[in-house]
Amino acid sequence: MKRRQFISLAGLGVAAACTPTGKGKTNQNQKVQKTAKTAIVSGHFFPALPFAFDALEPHIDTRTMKLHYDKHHRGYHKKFLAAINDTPLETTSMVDIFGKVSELDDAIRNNGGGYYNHMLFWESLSPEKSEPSARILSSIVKHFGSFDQFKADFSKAAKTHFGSGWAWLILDEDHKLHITSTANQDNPLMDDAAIKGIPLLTIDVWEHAYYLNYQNKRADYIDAFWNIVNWNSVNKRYKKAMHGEWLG
Ligand code: MN3
Repeated sequence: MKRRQFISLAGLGVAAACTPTGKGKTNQNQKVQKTAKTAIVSGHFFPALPFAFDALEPHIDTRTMKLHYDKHHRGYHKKFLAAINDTPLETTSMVDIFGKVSELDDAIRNNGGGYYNHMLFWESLSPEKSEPSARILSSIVKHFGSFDQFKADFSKAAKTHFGSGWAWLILDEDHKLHITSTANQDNPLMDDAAIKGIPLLTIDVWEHAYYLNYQNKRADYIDAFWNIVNWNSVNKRYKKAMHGEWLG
């Protein structure tokens, strides 16, 4: 399988909108410029998967990845766009939408969360081995005692979360790290989240994320997750978050 071009999801992936589709060169450029501008304003594009469907084998199987990205994630995106159609939210950032989500329709919370959370999940994964940076490692040790203890605490949050949802590593506004979990498609950017902060790392613990390969053994899926964490991405998000960038 051909490896897909890596696209930074955190950067709102203007590159993703730059696939030339016009026939002539001039048309191509016009199309690219127009699409890129729209992407900068709204950012609500459907992202390319930053790795091939089979890239995370054996930890996440190809069939699960295809269904998860092409059916589940795409479905949330379509429904989210339908829910914000012809409203000012079409040009509102995800961070700003989540910041007032308790005042909005549940379709926006659920589908906007499903759209955003999966983008961050793909960004959290990679077939390439990577390590936490010295900066985040020092903060992890300070907050959780050791790197192994952090992994154990994060795994526990993911394993013990009841029902569908997500586990997170986040940075709060006082630059403290927290491990938290959210139900359904909620996330820590939402105004009514129990613990709020900028997401740095996440794992999807909905059954659709692992059931084909792991059946009811959620714990095995979570243990395997550590083999494919994209620390390069987490390191970058941490650096930006420490500079006050609320990443959408
Ligand atoms: Mn999912």
